[in-house]
Amino acid sequence: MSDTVLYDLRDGVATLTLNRPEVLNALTEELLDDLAGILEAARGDNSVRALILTGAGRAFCAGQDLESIRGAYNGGRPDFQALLQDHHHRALRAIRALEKPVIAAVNGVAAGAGMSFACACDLRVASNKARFTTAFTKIGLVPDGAMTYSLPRLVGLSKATELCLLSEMVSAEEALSIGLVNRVVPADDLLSAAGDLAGELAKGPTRAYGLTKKLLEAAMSREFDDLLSVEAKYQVEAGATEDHGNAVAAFLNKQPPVFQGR
Ligand code: T3D
Repeated sequence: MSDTVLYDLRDGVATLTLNRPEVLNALTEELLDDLAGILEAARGDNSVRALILTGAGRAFCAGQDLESIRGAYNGGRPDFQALLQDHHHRALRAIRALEKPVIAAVNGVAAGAGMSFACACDLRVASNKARFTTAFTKIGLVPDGAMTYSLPRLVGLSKATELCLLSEMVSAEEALSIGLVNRVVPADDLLSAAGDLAGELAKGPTRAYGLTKKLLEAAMSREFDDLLSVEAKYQVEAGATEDHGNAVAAFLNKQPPVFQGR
């Protein structure tokens, strides 16, 4: 594997760093495949209980690397279908399929598919230097990277429509006020703040977190009664975990719970 994505695992927290800082971590097929491979491996790795996605240098990610597809415009167009399905979508699916919390630590600009990746994560902690732009319409494209799925769920349809149509730059402060990010911290504190949050989650009931992710996802597209059935099914699963049994015993013994992630 190349070094387009750096990987570090400590105390249950895997940090994935997009690593093409000279082009603001723009996404190539190679980077996307590396990212997908790492995320897919993390899914079955019990030593990983929470993940952080961040960027090297001054940016989080500037979206699709437009230079890498420059040649395709010589008399033609890139194969958008293949680029999305085989590369972007594989990495996005890997994030959504992870039954563990994924935090985007947004260190700088997040543009186009870079913003889509931040939105696909479960939580977003932003540096006060972070900036967000959907960017797609600036180059005559529709939003991709599941932006139209994630963004309205985070900020509502009206604001998502505005952001997608106008592609205006959104500051970290505004991102916080519209619910696009969960927290904003000083730039120098970003990795420690994201690390603390991920560390807390890595010590939590990993199975319940995974099922909670799936339940929230299901809730967005189900009727009420249908959702209650899904909820009951997942509660049966969560209720059967060691973590649940131990946490109830700890509570009854007036002890703090210790979660093992199983
Ligand atoms: O095939 C498909 O296209 C389908 C998939 C589409 C998904 C998408 O993501 S489409 C959207 C693609 N992204 C963009 O359109 C954003 C392009 N970048 C920008 O608008 C700006 O760079 C930023 C607003 C993100 C940041 O601006 P600024 O002023 O902080 O930095 P800069 O000077 O523009 O960029 C620094 C360098 O990174 C520069 O290279 P240089 O001049 O130092 O050699 C710039 O060319 C390079 N860079 C930035 N973004 C990209 C890029 N190189 C390749 N691809 C990029 N997306």
